Amino acid sequence: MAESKWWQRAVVYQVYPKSFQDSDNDGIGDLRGITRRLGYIKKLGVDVIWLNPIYKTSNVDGGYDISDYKAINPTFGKMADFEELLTKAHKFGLKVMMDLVVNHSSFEHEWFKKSLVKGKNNPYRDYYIWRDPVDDHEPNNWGSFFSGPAWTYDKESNQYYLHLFAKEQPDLNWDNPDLRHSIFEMMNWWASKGIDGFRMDVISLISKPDGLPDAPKGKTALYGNAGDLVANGPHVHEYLHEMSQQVLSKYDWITVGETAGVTVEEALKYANLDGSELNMVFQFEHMGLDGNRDSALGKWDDRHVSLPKLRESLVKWQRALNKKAWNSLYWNNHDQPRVVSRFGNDDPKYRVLSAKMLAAVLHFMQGTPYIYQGEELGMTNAGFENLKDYRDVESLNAYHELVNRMKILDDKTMLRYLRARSRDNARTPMQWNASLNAGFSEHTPWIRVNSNYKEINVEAALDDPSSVFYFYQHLIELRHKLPIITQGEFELVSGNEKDKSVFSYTRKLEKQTILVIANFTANKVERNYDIPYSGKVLIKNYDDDCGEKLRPYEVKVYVY
Ligand code: TEU
Repeated sequence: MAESKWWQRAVVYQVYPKSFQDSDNDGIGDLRGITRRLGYIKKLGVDVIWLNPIYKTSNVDGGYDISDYKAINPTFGKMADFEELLTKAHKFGLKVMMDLVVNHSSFEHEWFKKSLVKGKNNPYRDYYIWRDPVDDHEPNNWGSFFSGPAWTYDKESNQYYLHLFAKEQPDLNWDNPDLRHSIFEMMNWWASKGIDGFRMDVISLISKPDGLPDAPKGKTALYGNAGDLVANGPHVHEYLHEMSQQVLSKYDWITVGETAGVTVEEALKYANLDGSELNMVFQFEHMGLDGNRDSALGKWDDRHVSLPKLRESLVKWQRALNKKAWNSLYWNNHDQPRVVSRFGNDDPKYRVLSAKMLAAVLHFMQGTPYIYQGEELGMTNAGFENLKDYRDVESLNAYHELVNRMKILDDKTMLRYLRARSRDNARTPMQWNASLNAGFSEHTPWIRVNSNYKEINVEAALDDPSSVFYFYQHLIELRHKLPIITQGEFELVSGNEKDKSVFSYTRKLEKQTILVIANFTANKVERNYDIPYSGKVLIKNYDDDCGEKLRPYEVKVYVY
């Protein structure tokens, strides 16, 4: 492999500002709170911080509904607070990646307000996607990803506008060159502030299919599922090439596309090593395996994915992108339940063990790893018992649609599904210590703190040499030290393809090999691996090494 790029050697830490640290005691996290905690992030050893949206917002979807791309959300602080955060982060040697949300804006954005006026002479009308009614109905059958139709009627102009997400998030019209120009201008404006890159929200959805045809509709579904139709549309690569020429190519940035519906073939274009588009993408395959993609239930369920299915997907991406494109590696983000509860075991007996096991399995793969705030503590799902504790628009709309409107789930079942899959599982406040509200705020937080904060928190983790935190720190150190972790060839251990309990792979670079062996179950198992005498353990989650026996959630990583 050619000389690696800095972002290929880097580890990213994701901060959800609303839930990280409140500095002014209004119950909502903010920029000064993050600045205060930079030392903690630095201690973990990561290279980059990715900030979820911090812009002015209508606050319907956790800031993913932006009403001014160049202004800071006043509850998070002022532009000066952002500049201070950026300067201090840079002093710590931490880069800062911003969220770019340009598939849609907020309905409160100036562009949309101007767009409401119909007329050929209004340049802003065409910044969004407006269509005439068809037979007095929506222009097509698309459903919103957040329940309900993807179209909202505007009486004044007798037309509908498209919103793939909430009605407060109208989709921008990327086929309009003026809109693209406005976006690129805004990106260059942020570049001049000295930021270090962008994570691009649902960037795979920006180019809509010609003629906006109906989408396939399940038997029981209320609306067509537009997911596959709108992903990787006809001009998406053309628009990203243009973005690359107008913006990205001018800076030594980290860029990652959040690409819902991406296939391996498409990822080879988005994240090609030739650098023509983005550095890497977030693919969703391993996040969808425990859902019901083709039924009205969508992601809502509480079952567990089998190891063979999970491994098959992860291995496929490792192989397919090898030497051609670049992977991102993640178990968690602000849209996903906590990994220790989902693919591990959050029972106190196994929580720490399984959190470490999952961390090692991910961090020894090829790609750039992302750590979501609290993952390094082994934070668990929220465990909310009542609907009133939920805040997330996706969760609340889905409850309403599935329980009240379609009546295909009862309240109890849906609450169980929310406990398993709601995005709020990841959005509870960061657990700093055992004091009031976990040290997040002195004010009642905007969303409930996980009730386990007295046991699981930063202070406790830093005091305990065998904590999940120090395990992550060690993984990051190893990645920085050993080029094989960035560059080594990935191979599944032969015979592991069908193993229901153990995941085992190697990485190879020149004469060096790393072998990862991980038990995904709470059972003791025995496996034989051909480990040479020279093999030494790089990292493990039990104190001793019992040779061929693997204890519950045991992970061992050898190098030779
Ligand atoms: O998420 C995009 C996306 O694909 C989501 O539909 C995701 O699959 C879902 O939240 C999981 O249940 C991005 C952001 O990460 C998310 O927070 C936003 O709500 C969404 O875009 C709209 O901007």
